[in-house]
Amino acid sequence: MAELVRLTRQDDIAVITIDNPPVNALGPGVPEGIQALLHEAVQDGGVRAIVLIGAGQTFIAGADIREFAKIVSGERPRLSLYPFLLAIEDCSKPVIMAIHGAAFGGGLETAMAGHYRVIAPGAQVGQPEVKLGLIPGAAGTQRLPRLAGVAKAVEMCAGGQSIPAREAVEVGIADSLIEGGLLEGAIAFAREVAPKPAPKTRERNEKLRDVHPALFTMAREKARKLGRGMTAPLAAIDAVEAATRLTFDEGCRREAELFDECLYSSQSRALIHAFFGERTVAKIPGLPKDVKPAEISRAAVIGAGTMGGGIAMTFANAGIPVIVKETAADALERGMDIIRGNYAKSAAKGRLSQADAEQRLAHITPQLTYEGFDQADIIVEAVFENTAVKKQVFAEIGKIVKPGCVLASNTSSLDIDEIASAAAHPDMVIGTHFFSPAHVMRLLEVVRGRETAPGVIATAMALGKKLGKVAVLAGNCPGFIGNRMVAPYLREAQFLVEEGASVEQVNQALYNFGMAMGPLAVDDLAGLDIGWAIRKEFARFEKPGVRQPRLPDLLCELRRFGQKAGRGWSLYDADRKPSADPELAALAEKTAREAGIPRRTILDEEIVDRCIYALINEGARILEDGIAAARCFMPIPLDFPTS
Ligand code: T1G
Repeated sequence: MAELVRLTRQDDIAVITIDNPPVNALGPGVPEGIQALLHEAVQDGGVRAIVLIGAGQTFIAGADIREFAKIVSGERPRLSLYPFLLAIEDCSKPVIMAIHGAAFGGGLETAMAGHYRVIAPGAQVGQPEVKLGLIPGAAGTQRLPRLAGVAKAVEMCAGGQSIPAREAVEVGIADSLIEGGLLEGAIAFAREVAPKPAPKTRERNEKLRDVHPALFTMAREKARKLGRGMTAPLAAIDAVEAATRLTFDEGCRREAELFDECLYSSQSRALIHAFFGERTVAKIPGLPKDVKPAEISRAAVIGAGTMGGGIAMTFANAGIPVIVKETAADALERGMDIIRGNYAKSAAKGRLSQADAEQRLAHITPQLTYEGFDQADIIVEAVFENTAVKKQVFAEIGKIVKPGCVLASNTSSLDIDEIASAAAHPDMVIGTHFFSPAHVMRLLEVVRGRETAPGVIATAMALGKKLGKVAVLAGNCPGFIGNRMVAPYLREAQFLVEEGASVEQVNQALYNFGMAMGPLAVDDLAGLDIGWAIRKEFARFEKPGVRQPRLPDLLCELRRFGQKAGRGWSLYDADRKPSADPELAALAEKTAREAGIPRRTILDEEIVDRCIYALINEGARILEDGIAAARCFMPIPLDFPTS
């Protein structure tokens, strides 16, 4: 068994290195190994202080998440990390934590049990457990408020967002920022502090005093609003609050109770499933190991509309220079105004510094010609959703691109093979379907065509990660995975309006179920004309005698295209705030009457069942058709108890 931790000496300083790739998770053997080497270093009279550091890309990225299912299923005992952390904190020699990469979850908790923390400029620290439906379970909710203050601890534990190194120093989590070699800097720091009494984080109670209860009330309100129905953020707030009311040990016991409630919850099960799901989809079954992604350092986007503009921003945000081409100056100006507006909003909200916003904007070159396209490593076509128009574009760019340039289409549903048939090199053609707004939504559907080369698939998948997206490989069929699943879900919602449910009732029922927005609200946001164009393209696939909703086409014939038209399924004011439209209700009644569809009172439960089952059933068909790869990455026993 590879050595998970090792001890070395730098004269009077002992260095304990954790080497448990890929992310030095606190898996079985790691805490035990650290504790044993700590003991060894303490016994060694020549050692004045101890540095703990991670090998490879990161410090400790947390507990080993793969262990949780085994604990819950009873396969593994639930081992507490508290004694291990107390052993560090009670060490008779100063322990200095040297942090680079990510000190997340149990990693930050380990760091905070140390007496000092030094950090590399690019590092991040955080308690992201709520993203897994958990809370910190190794005294993070007790030590973090003692170092960073209660408000910061609530924000980090309930929100799960990590903070950068400089901020970690500012708020008191880290003691020093190490420019240059981290290990050397940590050893120098260790020599400085060796003579001093080592401060124990659990005894630093000054920041726990005089905390106004309103802080917790406001945090709970925010957590309920942002995490609708999510239990972990509220549990995290309870645990941090306990730190202000109880002793350290009592606080840890309260934290452990709350942690266990989360660990045995279906929410945590689902979020851990999603965590590994996002990572498993990056691995392409059957892709030859020697196929390497090509480097993408220059990009070009055709079309500066809603999607083209967002895609250009996505490249610029990843530091990749990008040309964005339009056919007409006014369309180009409109597109660039939206891009400039988005960056200005982000800077105004403090999400980006003004300098960052300007730098990203500078990466985008708007133009009306194909000049420079022969230098691009990838070209993404984001023109109107029409096969003929897209084929013309691919025929044009095929004549100017450099060898090896990836030709991508942002089509959300159209036949990639049909589009590729117009290209000089169909093996270089692939679908890269971004979701609106492209610079925000994390999902990227990568669609392989019949002739798409393995190298092009590898390049598109790797690019997805570089752009901060979760890239999912899909086969070529109408709607691929995303829209193919959404279509029956949306169709049921439209049927329900024809049968008597109101638009507002349908949207609210799915929103209450947990969707970020109701299906008809999403339809209005995306634009009903997009769906209309796709339905026209796929009318030939409609099976005779199969019921189709009538309302959506009728709304489009009336130019009710949604938010961008001020009305669609709902009415929209100047701030795009929706309201019920009596005209829509009348149209639904008239449509039902003409189609002989009986109208009735419909309960929310029926709305949720019909829409969600439509989604799930289509998902199963997609797996059957092999459009999505069926992958099992974590043996979760089905009889697993849920609270
Ligand atoms: N446990 C097990 N495997 C992990 C892991 C973890 N904590 N973190 C990452 N991996 C695997 C991942 O599945 C992938 O495997 C590989 O490492 C690279 O990951 C007690 C209860 C650190 C920022 O939530 O956020 O501590 O697919 O592709 O983009 O209070 O991984 O290659 O086989 O994501 O460079 C809290 C989770 C745990 C951090 C690196 N910690 N990890 O990102 O690589 S709960 C987290 C991340 C806890 C305590 C509690 C990211 C990363 P494979 P990757 P990356």
